[in-house]
Amino acid sequence: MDAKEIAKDINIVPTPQDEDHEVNWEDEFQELMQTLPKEKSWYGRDICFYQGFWCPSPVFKAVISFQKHFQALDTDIIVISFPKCGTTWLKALTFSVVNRNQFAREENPLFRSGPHQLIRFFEYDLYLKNPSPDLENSSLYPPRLFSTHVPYPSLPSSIKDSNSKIVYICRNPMDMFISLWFFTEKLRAENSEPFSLDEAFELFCRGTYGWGPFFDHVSGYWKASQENPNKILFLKYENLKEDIISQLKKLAMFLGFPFTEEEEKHGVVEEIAKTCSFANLKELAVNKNDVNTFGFPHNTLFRKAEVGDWSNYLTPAMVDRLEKLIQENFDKSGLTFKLSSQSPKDAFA
Ligand code: PAP
Repeated sequence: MDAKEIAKDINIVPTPQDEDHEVNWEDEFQELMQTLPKEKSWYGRDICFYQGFWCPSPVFKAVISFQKHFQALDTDIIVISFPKCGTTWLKALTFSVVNRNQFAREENPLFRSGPHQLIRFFEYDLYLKNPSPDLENSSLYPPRLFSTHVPYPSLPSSIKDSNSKIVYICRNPMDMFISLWFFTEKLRAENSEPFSLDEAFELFCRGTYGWGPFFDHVSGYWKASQENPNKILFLKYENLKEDIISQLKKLAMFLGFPFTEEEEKHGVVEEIAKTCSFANLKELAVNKNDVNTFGFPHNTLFRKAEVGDWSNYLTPAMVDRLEKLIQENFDKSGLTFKLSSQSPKDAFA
């Protein structure tokens, strides 16, 4: 798929100067692309191995452009996740927290636009059509809100070196895998062969899928958040499910938009939690009917939203294998995962 054809609804239009630059850049890009290992993920999409992760090929050029050109501002906020870990939810929450004084409660733009339309991906949106979009003079007012699935080591240095803030969300790998499995079943490329859950699981364990390996992605941000907790807030999907109010307050505080006593008294926190809830977003017309820049229907982002749904699909052998992988990857890190909504404590503590 040609990257230029993909993002039709992005309003950052290339200038003639950009077009010249694009020609040289295309050569450079093609050369680099030749050198990379390539595979197909189980849902039929091309992926290429770059800087230690499997990058979806249709956005590879956009990732490089983002790395080369993005200049972070100290006021920027970047929502980062591994796919299927709660990106949509965290975008809705972050947008609502930061902009809550810009609109009346019942006029939250989330009622008319999907969370992914309100906080754009660098790679799927902003850099997809233009290698160097003018984000400084665009209509984005501070704080600018962006998002990405790019792993920590591959972020542009201007993000790491500035005072911009990162909010990262992770999820237990069992639920993440099942969520990805159902998502990819819906989006499987028409000409790709069907894959069994077993085969997909094998590739999942090997890390061969877009943005994988999951374990490296999570470890990278976990470590960075431990080293720099004022810069990176590391959130867990399961904690948001368990106590959205306290997690929302934590998020607002971290972002520099804490709730006032007055706001708390007037139920502003609860109102945001409700607006961003799965039950609310799933039923909105915009999330039922619209499609994203890649033609994915928004409704594919809303399935069950449960903790522990994996237990309906994974065999005991699969669970064993994932438990081992969790242990191998996170044992000494201090990172733990809640695997079911019933479990009183985090697993693998
Ligand atoms: P993305 O990375 O492709 O944007 P992402 O939003 O991270 O996807 O993950 C989708 C998962 O979040 C789905 O989980 P499930 O398959 O286990 O059901 C989806 O249902 C869930 N989800 C979407 N919106 C919300 C929300 N507002 N609250 C809780 N969970 C949500």
